[in-house]
Amino acid sequence: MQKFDGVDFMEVDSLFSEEEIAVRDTIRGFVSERVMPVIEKHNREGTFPAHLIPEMGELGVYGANIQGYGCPGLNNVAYGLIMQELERGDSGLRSFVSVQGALCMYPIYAYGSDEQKNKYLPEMAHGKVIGCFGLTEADFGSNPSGMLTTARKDGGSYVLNGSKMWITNGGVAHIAIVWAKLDGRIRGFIVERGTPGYSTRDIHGKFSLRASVTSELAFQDCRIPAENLLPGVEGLKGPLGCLNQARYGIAWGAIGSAMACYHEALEYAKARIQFDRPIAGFQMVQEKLAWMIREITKGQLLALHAGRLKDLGKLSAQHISLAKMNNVQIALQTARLAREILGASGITDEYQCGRHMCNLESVYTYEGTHDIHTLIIGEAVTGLPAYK
Ligand code: TGC
Ligand code: FAD
Repeated sequence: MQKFDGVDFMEVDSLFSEEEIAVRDTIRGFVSERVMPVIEKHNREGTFPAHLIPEMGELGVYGANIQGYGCPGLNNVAYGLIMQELERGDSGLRSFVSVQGALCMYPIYAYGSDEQKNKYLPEMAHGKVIGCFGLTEADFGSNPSGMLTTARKDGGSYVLNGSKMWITNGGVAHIAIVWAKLDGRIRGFIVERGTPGYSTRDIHGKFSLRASVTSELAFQDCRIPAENLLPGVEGLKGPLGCLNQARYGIAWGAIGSAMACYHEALEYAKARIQFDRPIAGFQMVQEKLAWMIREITKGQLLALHAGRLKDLGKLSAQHISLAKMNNVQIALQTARLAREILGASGITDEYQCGRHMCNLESVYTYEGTHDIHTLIIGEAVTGLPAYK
């Protein structure tokens, strides 16, 4: 495998601070040295590289943009660069970190009580407590407001009933952030593994995100202490507020996958000889490489602009939808074009583009499908919601 030194066609690096570059290069080195040698094996075997969890804790990647509680408190651009570099390794690795930071630490940080923050966040920042986020149900994916999972107050407890589907980290998580209806209103609850009535079942047979655990969560008269309710939010805006954080990270992460595929395709095309010359010298191959670098450069600038707006408190949910849908779509197309340039070699896991391509099919669908983000932007520009 060729050494990865990044992809920067238009001096985008000149727009980052020294600290941002330093953070990026630390994670880039970690991915090259610790992830790349093992990722194809984990992908083939359908396992998550769990031995990397404490190492990533030491690097400070969990909740990296959260202030206090043992978190690094980085700005949102440095945080985005972490997501980019992790997903350059594998979308499953970035998913693990997104779920931990944006979908579990963030709701505790934003909606939790002081006791909840002090109890969970420092341990989660170090990867000693792992979380998962249960919003989707088997019959309520794009439309989570229809969820059937309920919570009922009973003395000093809440009793949860229902199930959640397609939950990243479900089978390995120590705690689940579960969204359920209490008196008809969506509320967030912290459910600890081992609580009677709470069980998980891993989903197998995936051709995408194979190096990631995806599970079903089941709650059968699952009784949790009343203090495990997240007090700070009510309604669908609670989980959607978390999704804003995670979707923002995906906009960066997808660029990492695209950079890996472009880099692999370029190196392959320069080395592969057909008709007595490198295929990189043929116009149709160059057209594909030019498309990739053009779209990657635009995606880098879009992610960076989103990050700067987020640091200024000016990034809206609609901006995030635009960045997520654009960058995932161009990353998926980049992976497909890289696979094409590699010819038959592109269908084996000796090369990365096929793995990224399959992973990106999930990324295209989760955290709001491409079409749901299209409708969010459609509503933003017309004022007319077209979901229902
Ligand atoms: P709607 O009536 O539009 O809104 C309900 C309430 O929510 C507010 N809101 C938001 N708040 C914060 N952030 C946002 N992005 C928000 N969007 C809407 C809204 O203002 C309203 O507030 P209030 O105070 O009036 O109650 O809701 P709707 O039911 O019509 O749905 C809109 C829609 C379709 C856009 C939304 O349901 C949606 O985004 N659906 C997609 C579901 C989704 O993304 N699921 C992801 C599950 S988690 C996951 O995939 C993790 S993958 C993990 C990994 O990385 O591995
Ligand atoms: P559906 O909502 O059934 O959509 C099917 C198709 O219909 C899509 O093409 C969609 O765009 C289209 N569609 C739906 N509604 C409309 C409409 N109004 N207009 C036009 N088209 C529409 N969820 C969690 O809660 N936590 C997790 O950790 C998590 N991790 C995941 C990990 C993986 C690997 C995957 C694949 C999914 C994960 N999800 C998770 C679930 C994910 O968020 C959902 O798959 C996603 O929201 C889409 O829901 P769905 O799969 O039920 O598809």
